[in-house]
Amino acid sequence: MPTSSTQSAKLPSKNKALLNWVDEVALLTKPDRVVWCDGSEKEKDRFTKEAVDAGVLIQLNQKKRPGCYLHRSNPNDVARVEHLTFICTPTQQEAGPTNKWMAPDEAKQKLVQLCDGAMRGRTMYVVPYVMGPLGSPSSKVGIELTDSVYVVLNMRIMTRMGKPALDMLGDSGAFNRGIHCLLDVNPERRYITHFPQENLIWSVGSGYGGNALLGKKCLALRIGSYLAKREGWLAEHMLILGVESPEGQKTYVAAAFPSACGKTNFAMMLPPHRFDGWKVFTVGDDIAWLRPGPDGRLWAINPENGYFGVAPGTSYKSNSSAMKSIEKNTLFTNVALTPDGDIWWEGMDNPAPAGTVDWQGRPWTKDSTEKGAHPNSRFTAPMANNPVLSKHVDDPEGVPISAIIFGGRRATTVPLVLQSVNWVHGVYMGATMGSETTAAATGAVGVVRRDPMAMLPFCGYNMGDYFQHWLAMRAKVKYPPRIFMVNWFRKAKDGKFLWPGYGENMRVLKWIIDRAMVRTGGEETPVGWVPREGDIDLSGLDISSEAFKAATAVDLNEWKQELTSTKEFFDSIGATMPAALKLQRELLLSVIDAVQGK
Ligand code: OXD
Ligand code: MN
Repeated sequence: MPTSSTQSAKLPSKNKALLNWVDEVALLTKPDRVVWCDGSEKEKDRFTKEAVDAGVLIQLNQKKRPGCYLHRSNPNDVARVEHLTFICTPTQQEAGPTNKWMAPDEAKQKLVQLCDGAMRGRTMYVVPYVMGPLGSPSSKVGIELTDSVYVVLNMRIMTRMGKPALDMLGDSGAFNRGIHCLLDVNPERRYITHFPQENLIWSVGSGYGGNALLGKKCLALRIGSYLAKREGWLAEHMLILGVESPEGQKTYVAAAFPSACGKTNFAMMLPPHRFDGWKVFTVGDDIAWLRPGPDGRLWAINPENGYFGVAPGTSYKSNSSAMKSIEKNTLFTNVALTPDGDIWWEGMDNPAPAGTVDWQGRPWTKDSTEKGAHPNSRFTAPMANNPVLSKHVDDPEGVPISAIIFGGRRATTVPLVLQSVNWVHGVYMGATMGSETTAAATGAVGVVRRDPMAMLPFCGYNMGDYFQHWLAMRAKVKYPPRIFMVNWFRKAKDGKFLWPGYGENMRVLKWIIDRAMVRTGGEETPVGWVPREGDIDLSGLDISSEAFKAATAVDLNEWKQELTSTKEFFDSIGATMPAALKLQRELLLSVIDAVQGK
């Protein structure tokens, strides 16, 4: 039996808890080889060659895209699978009404059966990794045991992987245990399970990023949110960015948008010409871990080390920093391939050249009925490639957050930007976020669903308890960030977007920062503060006064409907729904009635 103990001479760790667990999993899965990953360049080159030889990766044109490779996944395995994602807490109540639940014993029985001998003839890679800057008190160590070399190479980009993780862990048993088996990549045998009380993740039957790169959604959000509640911090589906004014003043904001709603674009935004001298720096594009600091502010780290971005729609025009981030050392998944060995997707700057093949390797032209790149095709790029990367991404203490932004994709009702009146109202805004569904998860596309804090698929425990935790955080943060809601997607009656979006969102961001610093005006409405034309810089922007007013309008009748539909959502949470949020909803309704003279 080739377990780790049979290779003890070469083992890079003496950590008993780790060695025993690796042995235990190897005994079950019975791999031919156990390979401990050190994270070195040499090792990366070796794994890459193995992956190319095995047909897992296709080498791209190394002159055009040095260090870049394409992976084509099984067509049945292209997105997260919420219907197969389980929170396995001792009681269903702990998982709550928004999560799928399985009893831990039942789940383990199923998984043990599925994984028995599942790695026969294969390699089990031991992937030690750190989520968060090395040496940060906020960071967490995870160990993923996987039989997918694609996962290893992705984890190497997305986390601080290898020796530094083992060094940070030392002989502690406090690490996240992650088991990942591809099995036969069959939706019938696909389970993404989380055991928060045991700090354990067990994922089988999928090689897709969100299901298989266990540091990301599984640890940094689902298990992370559970640990955060227990330990008094927040694990959030948020980007983090820094804005530097021409005078050199730096302000940081964290923003939650549902999957595939432009978080990466916002995090890498280039200010328009009107904002010459202003700079935006990316700290993170997907996940934020926020902790109260000793100075009474809320501090954020990005637990990740790379970007697992949605490819379609990314272009030099929409996000030149993302395009520069993928010029080298990037893995692409399910994008189209051009005849000269480069990548292509819908929404890129240039049309696909003749001879392009689609994400499944089939000849493709612009007249093809199917997309060239899968709508949820991805790039995995090292964050070090990002030309606007913040200098502070590796700071152990993180960056201080002045504003939190909740955004959704709503065609009506929600104005371009709305400032809450206080923390509880801000938490209410986050809790009632709504959005149209996207291609990042399987299921219907284009249906509006409530996605509180953009955490619906990622909260690892009861959603009502999660809201309560958010409310309770106020007592731990003396100088709380101001909370805002944004909506870039509001439409006019003719169906056209009212706001140009992209870099122009800088104008909204500046208003948010100015409001957080209490240095600009706004109009009070019964549902929060909105900017008036004079409060926000619109110079040089091709937008009519009517369109701006329509984009920022608060239509009280629409809001009454909104508040009614919110009740349904709150009721669905049940007994754990905090009274403060239920009363906040009623208060908003009463205030609307009052100002309408009812
Ligand atoms: C992601 C997602 O991949 O939210 O970031 O689905
Ligand atoms: Mn995400």
